[in-house]
Amino acid sequence: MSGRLVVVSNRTPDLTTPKTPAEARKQAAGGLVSALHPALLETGGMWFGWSGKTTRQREKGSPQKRQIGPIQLVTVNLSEEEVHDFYVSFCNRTLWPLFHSFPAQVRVVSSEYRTYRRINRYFAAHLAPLLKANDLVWVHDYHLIPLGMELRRLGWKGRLGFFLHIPFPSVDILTISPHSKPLLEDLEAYDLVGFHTERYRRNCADALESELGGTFEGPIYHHGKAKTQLGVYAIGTDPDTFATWANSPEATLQAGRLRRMVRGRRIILGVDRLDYTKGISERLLAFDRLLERYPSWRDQVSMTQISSPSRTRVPEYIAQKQEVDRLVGEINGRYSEGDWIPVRHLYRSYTQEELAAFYREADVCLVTPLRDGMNLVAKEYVASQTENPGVLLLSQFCGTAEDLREAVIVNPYDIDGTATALNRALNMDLKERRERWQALNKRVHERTAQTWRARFLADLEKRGMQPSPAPKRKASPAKAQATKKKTQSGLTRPVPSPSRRGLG
Ligand code: ADQ
Repeated sequence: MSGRLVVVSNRTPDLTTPKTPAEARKQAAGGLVSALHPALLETGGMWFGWSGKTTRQREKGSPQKRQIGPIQLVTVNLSEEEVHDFYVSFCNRTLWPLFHSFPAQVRVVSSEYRTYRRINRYFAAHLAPLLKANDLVWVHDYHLIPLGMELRRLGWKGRLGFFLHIPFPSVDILTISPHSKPLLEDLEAYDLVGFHTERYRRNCADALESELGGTFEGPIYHHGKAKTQLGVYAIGTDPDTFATWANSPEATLQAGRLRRMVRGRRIILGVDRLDYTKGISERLLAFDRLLERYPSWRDQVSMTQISSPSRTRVPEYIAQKQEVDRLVGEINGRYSEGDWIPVRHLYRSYTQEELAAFYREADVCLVTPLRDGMNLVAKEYVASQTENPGVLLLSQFCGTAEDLREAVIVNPYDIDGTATALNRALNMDLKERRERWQALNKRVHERTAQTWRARFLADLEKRGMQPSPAPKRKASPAKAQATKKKTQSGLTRPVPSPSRRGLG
């Protein structure tokens, strides 16, 4: 890779402990961090984002810079009000439900949208002076859609990519938001925009054409001076590391403990961030339906749901936690007998190494989101199986379902159907389990976190040879002044052709 990699995401990981990619993978986190952190440890570079700290407005201070191993971590603080309006509200109560096609939950509050734009400007203003002409800037996820446009306004002419980790909805859903058009315009600032699946790419292409006009020549969208390539880059996990963990002596010990705890009963497993899009309630209802319709499974099967606390300040997530607690209580109240507790809900995070032992021991893994961009848990489960593999039950509504077709595919809204599929999975013979797993495991090894990153960055580097579009909206005089001062950073300094960095 030519040039330094600069990753920008809303949240940054805790970089203080891990020193190697394998150690980074051990740390529990959301999907974005678990895929990117090991990558940056391999390539080196800068990671820029919010510190996760909330301060008073006047105490925000300047960006904090720390060099941790090969990664330079640069973080900015946000004030209480900004965290509320930007992160809690616009990101997680407007964009998250909108992009996951939950229209009834989408909040439309213009002041929150304005804060979202302001925070993106604030990120850009602190990031721009740190950029060097040859950098590859890779912006991540829905929190930062306008960041690219803001960097361009400040004079950044270098390579600029964006990856969306969540689904891209159909244009009918997207346009529920009165702010969808400027968000689409923001995408025009990027050289390359990546999605997990062809369906999301197509949804975005449709929205660009119908809402903004413009046309596609092959993968490249042309609109005025903008030339933005859309591409599909399915994210994956690191299957070899999961396989090593799952077969380690520690995992064998932990798995033995788990078996003893359930007294040899069959194990059904769910692993998620506690999020209403993950379908945890529907999954519990399906388990309840299994026990009701197939009573022979009572006292023979135990369900373990591991939920990591997530977005605990957002009202919908507080309500989801209460609903899960209620459902677990109801199922256990209805069916528990003697030493059998049907559902255990572990509301905490584990390291990924610890998760591998759970995966290995589970007879069935329920990955049944109502909507999910990709879903890494499904791939981690497959990678952690051994010669006596379990069965993956997979929602048709996650990106992973395009990849892992040999899983037992279910519609998570169909509680009866999921209960029937669960019964089938629990009865599946070894031959069929092995055949399915071998096909799935092959796919999981073909599309890893590493291939995802390498393919995206290779395409972004190629886009670097194209001339750059000028931003459509004008910078204010104050910003133009700020831009002039930034020649030191390489923002406006010309560099030799033929790279676009010298042409734009
Ligand atoms: P997430 O919504 O966070 O990611 P997912 O892809 O499943 O969803 O990743 C979750 C990660 O967190 C996994 O690596 C898993 O091991 C870990 N995790 C989950 N529960 C845990 C627990 N209780 N303890 C510890 N670790 C836990 C977003 C999108 C996804 C997309 C990813 C990556 O919503 O659709 O797949 O980004 O692009």
